[in-house]
Amino acid sequence: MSKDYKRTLITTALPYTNGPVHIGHLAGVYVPADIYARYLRLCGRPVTLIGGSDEHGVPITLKARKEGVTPQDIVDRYHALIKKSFEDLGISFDIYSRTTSAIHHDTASEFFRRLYDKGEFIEKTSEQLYDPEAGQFLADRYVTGECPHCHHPAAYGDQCEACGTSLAATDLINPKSTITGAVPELRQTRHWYLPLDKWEPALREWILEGHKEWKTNVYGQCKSWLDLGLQPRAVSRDLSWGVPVPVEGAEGKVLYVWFDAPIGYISNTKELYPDSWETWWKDPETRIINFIGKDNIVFHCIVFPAMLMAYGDNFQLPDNVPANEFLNLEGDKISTSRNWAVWLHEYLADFPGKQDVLRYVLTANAPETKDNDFTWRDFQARNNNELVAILGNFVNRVVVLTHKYYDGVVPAAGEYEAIDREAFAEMAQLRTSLTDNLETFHFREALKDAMSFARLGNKYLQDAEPWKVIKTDPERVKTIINVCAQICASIAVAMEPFMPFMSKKLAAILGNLTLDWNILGSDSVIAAGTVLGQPELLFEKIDDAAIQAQTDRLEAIKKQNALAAFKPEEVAPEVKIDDFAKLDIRVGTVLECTAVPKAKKLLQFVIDDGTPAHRTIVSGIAEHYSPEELVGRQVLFIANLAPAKIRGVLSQGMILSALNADGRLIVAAPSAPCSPGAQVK
Ligand code: B3M
Ligand code: ZN
Repeated sequence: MSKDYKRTLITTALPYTNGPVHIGHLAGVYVPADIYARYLRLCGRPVTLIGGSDEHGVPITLKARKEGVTPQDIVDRYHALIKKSFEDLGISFDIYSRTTSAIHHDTASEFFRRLYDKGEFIEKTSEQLYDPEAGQFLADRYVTGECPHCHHPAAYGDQCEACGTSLAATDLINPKSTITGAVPELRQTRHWYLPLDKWEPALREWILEGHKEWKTNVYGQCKSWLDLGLQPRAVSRDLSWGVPVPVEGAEGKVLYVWFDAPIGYISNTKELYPDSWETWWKDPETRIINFIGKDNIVFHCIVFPAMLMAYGDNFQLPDNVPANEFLNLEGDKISTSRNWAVWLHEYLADFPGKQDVLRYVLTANAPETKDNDFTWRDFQARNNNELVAILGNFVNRVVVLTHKYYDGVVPAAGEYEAIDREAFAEMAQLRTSLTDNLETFHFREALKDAMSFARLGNKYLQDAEPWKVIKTDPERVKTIINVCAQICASIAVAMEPFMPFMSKKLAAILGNLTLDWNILGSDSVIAAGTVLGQPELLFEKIDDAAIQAQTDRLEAIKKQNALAAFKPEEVAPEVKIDDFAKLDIRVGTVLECTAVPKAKKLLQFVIDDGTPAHRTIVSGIAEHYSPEELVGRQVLFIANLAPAKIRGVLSQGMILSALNADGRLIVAAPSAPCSPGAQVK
C-alpha cells in the first residue's frame, strides 16, 4: 500500500442468483474478502464489506424459463438461500443486498441517464441475432456457438468460458438459440455503446503505469486487452428483465447486466449509509478493493472504471482488484449445470458447526496463482492432522495444565530464559510475515504464518517440559505456562480472520479475551490473573464415513452426468442380410453360473440350449453381475461362434450384452420367456 488511506471499501463480486453458492465462489472471492475485512477490523482500521446478489441478466431468465416460473421467483429463492448461507459461514458483510432493489434501479438508472446526458454514449443501429421462433433478440447466454478464438463448441454470446474471451453474440460461429434451438437471423436494432476506446489512454496509464503491483494474472489480462485495442461496447439489451433504459423511445430495452451489476456496489453502499455513502466512493482517502473471480477481470478493470471516469464527479477507481484463479473439485472443473460442486448450503447442513474447517481448507488450498483442486480426502487430512492435531491439541494441553497447576488462573511470568525470549522473537517475526502477507493478499501464506503460532506453541511446550520441571522448580513453571497462555491468545487473534468461530470460542476460554492485532505476538496479549474457562475441544476428528458419504454422492453425480452426456458410437459399415444370416443367435436359459478362478472378469455358464448336452460359455461380465443373480435367467447367445479355450475352459459361444453409457454391461434377454434354443431372427 503506497499511501495511508483513512478507510477501506471492500466489494465482492455479486453472485448471479440462478443457483446456490459453491466452494469455487467461496475460495475465489468471499473467503479471501472476509479474511481481509476481518483483519482490518482487528487492526482498528475503518472498513466496509459490501456484498449482494446480481439478479438481472440472462442466466436468471433462462433458469426461470426452464422451471416455468417468473424471474422474480428465481431471484427471491436464491437470494434468500445465498444470503443465509453466507451468514452461516461467517462472511461478515456490512450489507448484503440485491440488484432488484428500488434503490439500485434508481441508482443504475440515474447513472445511465447522466452518461446519456453528457453525450458519453454512441447510439448505433446494427444487425443483431434474432430468434424468429421465440420472437426475440438473442443476447448473451440466449445464444451459443463456436468460439472464434479457441473453437470451443459451446461458447456463449457474451463470453467463452473455455478461453475466457469476452464475445459479442454476432462473433459466434454457427450460432444457435438456447431458447428454441433455432438458427438465428439478423435484424436491425438500436443500442447505446460506451466508447471504451475513448478511455483507453487513461486506462493504460492508470493500470499499466500506476498499478504494476497488481497480481500478474490481473495485470496480464488487462495488458493484453489494452494491447488489442478497446472497442465501443453495447450497454443495453433487447430484453424485458432488467433496469429499463431511462430514455424516451427505449421501450423493450434494459441495461446490460454488466452495466448495472457493478453499480450495485454503489447502490448497496447507499442503502447502508444513506447520508455518508459518498465518503466511501468519492473521497481519495478511501481505498477501494474489488475481490472477484478471474472471469470478471475485464469488467472490473476496464469497463466499470471507464464508466466511473465517464461519470466523473470524483468517483474513485479501485486501488486493487485481487482476482483468483479457479478451484476444481476432485480433479474436475466445478460446474453448476453438471451439478459438479460442493454447495455451501449443503455443506453447512452436512457438517454443522464446522464452518471454520471449510474456511481453513479453502484458504490453505486457495487458487491464488493457479487453478487448484479441492478433494474430500485433503479436507479430512487437514482437519485431522492440522486443526485437531496441531492447533486444537496445543490449546487443550495449555488449558488443562493451567487448571491442573493453578486452578485455571494464568500465573504471572518470572524472569524470561533464552527459550522464552526465542519464542517471543519468533512470534514477532511471524506477526510481521503474517501482516505482510495479509496486506498483499497472499492469504495461503498468511494462513501458514497463523498456523505457525500453534506449531511454535507445541514445540515450546515440548522443549520446556513443565510436567518435569514442576517437580524441581515450580516457580519456573509459572513462566512457562504464562508464555503458553500468551501463545494461545496470539492464536485467537491471528486466526480470527480465517476461523472466526474457533477464535470466538477460544477467546471465551481465555477469559473473554479482547482481540487486538496491535499486540499480537507480544508477551501481554493475555493478562496474568485471567481465569480460564474449562477445556473444550476446538476441533473434532472427521471420520471416514463422513468423507465416504461425500465421495459417494460425487460418484453418483458423475454417473448421472455420463448417462446424460452419452453419445452412441458411430454405426458400423453396412452389411447384407446374408451376412447377418450367417450368425446363429439363440435364446438360452442359465442353468449354472460360477466364477472362473483367478479371472476377475470371467463367469462360466452352463446354458440350456434346448439340446440334452447343454453348452458351456465363458463370458466377461463378472464385474457387472454376481453368479447367483443370473441363474434361471434367459440370455441371448451366438450359437455358431467357433469354440475357443478361455483360461482352460472351452467356450462354445458368446453371450450378448449391451455396453451402457456408465460403462456397465447389461445382458440382453428376450422380453418374454422363450423356449431354450429358439432362434433370433
Ligand atoms: N454476477 C458474474 C459472476 O457471478 C457476475 C458478477 C457481477 S460483479 C458486479 O461470475
Ligand atoms: Zn474460446
